[in-house]
Amino acid sequence: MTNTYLLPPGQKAINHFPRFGLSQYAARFPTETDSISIQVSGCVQQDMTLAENLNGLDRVEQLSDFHCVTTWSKTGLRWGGYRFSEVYEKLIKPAAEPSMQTQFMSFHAQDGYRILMPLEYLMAPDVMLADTLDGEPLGIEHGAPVRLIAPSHYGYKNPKHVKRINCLTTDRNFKPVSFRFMAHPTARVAYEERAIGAPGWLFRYLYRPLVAPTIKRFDKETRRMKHEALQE
Ligand SMILES: Nc1nc2c(c(=O)[nH]1)N[C@H]1C(S)=C(S)[C@@H](COP(=O)(O)O)O[C@H]1N2
Ligand SMILES: [Mo]
Repeated sequence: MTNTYLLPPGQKAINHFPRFGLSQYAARFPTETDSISIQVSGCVQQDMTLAENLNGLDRVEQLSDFHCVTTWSKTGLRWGGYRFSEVYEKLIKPAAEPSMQTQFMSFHAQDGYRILMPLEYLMAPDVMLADTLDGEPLGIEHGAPVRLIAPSHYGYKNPKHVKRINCLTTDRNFKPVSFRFMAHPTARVAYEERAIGAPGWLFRYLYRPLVAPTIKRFDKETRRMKHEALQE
């Protein structure tokens, strides 16, 4: 039977969910994986910490598909955690400096990865801070202890191992981790916003050959890390 599941333009389903990213992150791992601790800075009057159990917010679960810009998609992932709009409205906004007009947020990860997103897209109901996948705590592969899930945006806007969130009034000072053309401001999957400066479909052909070697590289480094952890 053919797969009739409808995927966004240029995406192909794969049947396992690989550990993935820019190759320079393959051998970088988080150091703090047992409990959540996210520093919030920028807009808040005093630096605040989002701690394990996210300061009492309701937990939610959602089923969503995950789309990497390099063209692979994994469908039907069940994430558990907290709605980001709730995190913002109930925890961050009340602690914010009234004069500070947050327009963007940068997310900083334990492995040095970072992204920028406009606040309005982070308020979508399917954007989460997720700490479980298919009912289990997030492993090292997929973002322990907590990651951002923004299913309408390519995987690169879904940072793993989040340790700090910074509220910003402008996008001018943010420095992307990749080449600037690869860091699309919104990276929406439905509009194939893969990168800046050329149509999205063109990048399908540039990125697709990177999928297999990147998965292999990340797998190898994960095995190496786990092996070393066992030796200690
Ligand atoms: N901290 C961190 N987050 C990251 C990355 C990374 O290298 N480090 N890679 C991004 C990219 S390009 C993708 S496709 C997804 C992959 O998520 P996965 O490893 O859970 O499949 O994570 C995103 N978030
Ligand atoms: Mo990606």
